[in-house]
Amino acid sequence: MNNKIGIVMGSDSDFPAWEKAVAILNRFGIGYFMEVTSAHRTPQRTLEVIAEFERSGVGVVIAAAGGAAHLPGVVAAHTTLPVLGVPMDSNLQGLDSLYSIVQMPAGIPVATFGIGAAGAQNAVLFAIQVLALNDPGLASKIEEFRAEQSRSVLEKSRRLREKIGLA
Ligand code: RP5
Repeated sequence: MNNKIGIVMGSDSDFPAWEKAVAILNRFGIGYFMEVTSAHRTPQRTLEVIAEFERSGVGVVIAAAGGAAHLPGVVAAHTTLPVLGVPMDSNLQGLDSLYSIVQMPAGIPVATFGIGAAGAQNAVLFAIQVLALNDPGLASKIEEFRAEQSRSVLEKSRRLREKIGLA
């Protein structure tokens, strides 16, 4: 399986936000890399990881970090692959992470997602949608995912009405 998505996060303490995102990758059968590397604690290794992603044919990079969250910007500075940034929760509820990632200087874009697990899931789904531009089979799987998601909302509505006696 080709690893089409490369994910880096600043610490293993970020991983709990990624469990549902990993489940999505597995559901879609997407090969991916996942590495812990830090813009501050392992700066040289971060560059090596990105170079390895490029050599391996990764199409989209996702970078997550919390606090002084410089990892996505540093990654974007060292590759022309599209970089999706995901702010992780922090002592400041992830606002510091969000601002650190979203306010890139013009010329080095990082597409920034929401804070925490929802952002991680949406970054993965967005990366899959990008890959699906050249993969009709993947595009069909996205349609099926959306249809299943809609069915699950209808089911939740049915159960809620049943619980309060409106069914
Ligand atoms: C960031 O610092 C990481 O992405 C993490 O969100 C935060 C705290 O890291 P640890 O001290 O838990 O390793 O670089």
